[in-house]
Amino acid sequence: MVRANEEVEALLQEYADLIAISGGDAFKARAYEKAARAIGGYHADVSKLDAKGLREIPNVGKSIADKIVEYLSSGQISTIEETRTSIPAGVRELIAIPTLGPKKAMVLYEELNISSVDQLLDAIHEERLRDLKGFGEKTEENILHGISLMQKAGDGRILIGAAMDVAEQIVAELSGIPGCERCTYAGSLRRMRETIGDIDILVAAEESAPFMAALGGFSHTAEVVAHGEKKTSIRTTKGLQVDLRVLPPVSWGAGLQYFTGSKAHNIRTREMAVRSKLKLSEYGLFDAESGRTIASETEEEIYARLGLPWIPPPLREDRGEIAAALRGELPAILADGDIKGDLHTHTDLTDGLASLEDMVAAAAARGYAYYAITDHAPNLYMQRMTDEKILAQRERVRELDRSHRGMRLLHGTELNIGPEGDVDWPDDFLKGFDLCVASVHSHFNQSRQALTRRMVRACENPYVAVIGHPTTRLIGKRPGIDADFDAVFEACARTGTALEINAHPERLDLSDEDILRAKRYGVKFAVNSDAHSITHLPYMRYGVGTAQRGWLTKDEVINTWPLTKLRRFLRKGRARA
Ligand code: DGT
Ligand code: CA
Ligand code: CA
Ligand code: ZN
Repeated sequence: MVRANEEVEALLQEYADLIAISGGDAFKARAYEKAARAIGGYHADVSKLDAKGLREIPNVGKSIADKIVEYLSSGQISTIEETRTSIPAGVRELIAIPTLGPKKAMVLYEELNISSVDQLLDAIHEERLRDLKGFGEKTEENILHGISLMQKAGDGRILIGAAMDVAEQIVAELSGIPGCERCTYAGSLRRMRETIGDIDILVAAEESAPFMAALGGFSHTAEVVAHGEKKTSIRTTKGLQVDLRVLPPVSWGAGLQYFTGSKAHNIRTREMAVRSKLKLSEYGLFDAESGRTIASETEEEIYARLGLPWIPPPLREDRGEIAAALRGELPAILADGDIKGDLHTHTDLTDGLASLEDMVAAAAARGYAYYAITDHAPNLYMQRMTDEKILAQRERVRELDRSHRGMRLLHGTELNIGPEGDVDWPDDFLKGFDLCVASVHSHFNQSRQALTRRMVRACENPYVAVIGHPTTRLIGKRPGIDADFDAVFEACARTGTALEINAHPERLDLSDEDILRAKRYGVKFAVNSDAHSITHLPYMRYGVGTAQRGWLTKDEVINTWPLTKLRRFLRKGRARA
């Protein structure tokens, strides 16, 4: 993402929060929030735009455009600076707790004079919150949970999307330096883990100094933590650590294998080496006695000399991949290129940022064979969807479909799974959609039994073909709902309902472990971007990475199928209904 866009997004979002805390106009707060998201998702660099150009961004009106211009020229926005000083810093600390909204934070400050997380914890333990209007035991529980989530998110791990952006920029810069024979990222990022502790970059070159120097001078570098001949570590302006190692080209494969990890996987491969009287290190695979090099240049050779096929990095977690490889049963996992289309996307008809035409053009540019538009259904009231609007959209989708040669368009919707497992529209109306995704967007705190029944009912609906972001978790912010997912997976398999692997880096829902569990029930999956802007369409890769970590093969993922086969799946039990 462009840096200026990110900065402006953060500022406008902060302003929206400040308005909400100070009890300001809720519509105004919402307007700033929408503008913040629009800027964050905008494809062009806002620092290159003037007021007129800025106003072409959806949800950016004159007053917001003027504020952005002020920021771009002076580095600050005076209205925001003023509002900031009127609200105690401690209260701003409180609203960072994911389960505590700005309104409650203000009540805590005004009624109990609480202005830090520590004071809040004390007050909860002394049961002082219970006398406040709108607070109860359940609220206390939620707040405690929120604080623990916040502290966990603060363990320094970062979402894969943010880490990938930085890693790819560094790889691009280092690859251009003379003498660079190879350059890539390794570690948890290459294994496509959902969060990344630090970024590990590897270079193969005879001389390391130019690369170490370049990393120190990288535009995002805030501090050089360690500087050496073999390894340099920096911290970025966002607090992310990057380790760079320069390897002699002859030990590229060994270094790549070692620094890709995981540690648990490496322990297994090293044990295998020892059993064959060999020694495996980041420099190569050697004969233990003579020290002679057996293999070192490529990963393939190293695995081969250990008696193994090359193992894709997302499988290298010591979850049985070595045993499977030895039995010759390593799955042929899903590849990026297998994805033929996206089955969950939004437009500006609801909370998307781009028009139908722009989204479709961007999808076509990705080479998809089909693409579904699934805007929100009416029960998500904020989105103001109506029958007329969605039917008018369908007409435009049909027209666009006729004009697109290579890509077929499906008209769908993202239904809301209501508290009882019901969905937005009656069957007669649902019949008109090519595809219905159904997701939970409210009532997250029902009992386990109610949540389970609700999800199972949604699966049993003959019009619901895909369950969107099944657990509704937001990584580091909100845990998934507490349903009996084994029952849900069983229902999906029984009813022919696919489970989504939502590729948004904040969601990655289902997670790798949930996928491994669901897979045992014979469930089918759909890897979807849930794009709300053009810039979200490429998130697909994180969904594919997560599917790979869940050992999924192509035939288990419905959006790798040819359209005819997909349509048959989407029709589900409708023939009987
Ligand atoms: P992260 O950074 O926490 O997201 O996870 P990784 O897997 O990237 O871990 P990191 O950065 O500490 O180390 C990168 C790789 O280097 C790791 O996956 C395996 C390898 N490695 C690091 N330390 C050890 C070790 O003590 N033993 C072995 N066998 N491998 C190690
Ligand atoms: Ca790492
Ligand atoms: Ca590391
Ligand atoms: Zn959704």
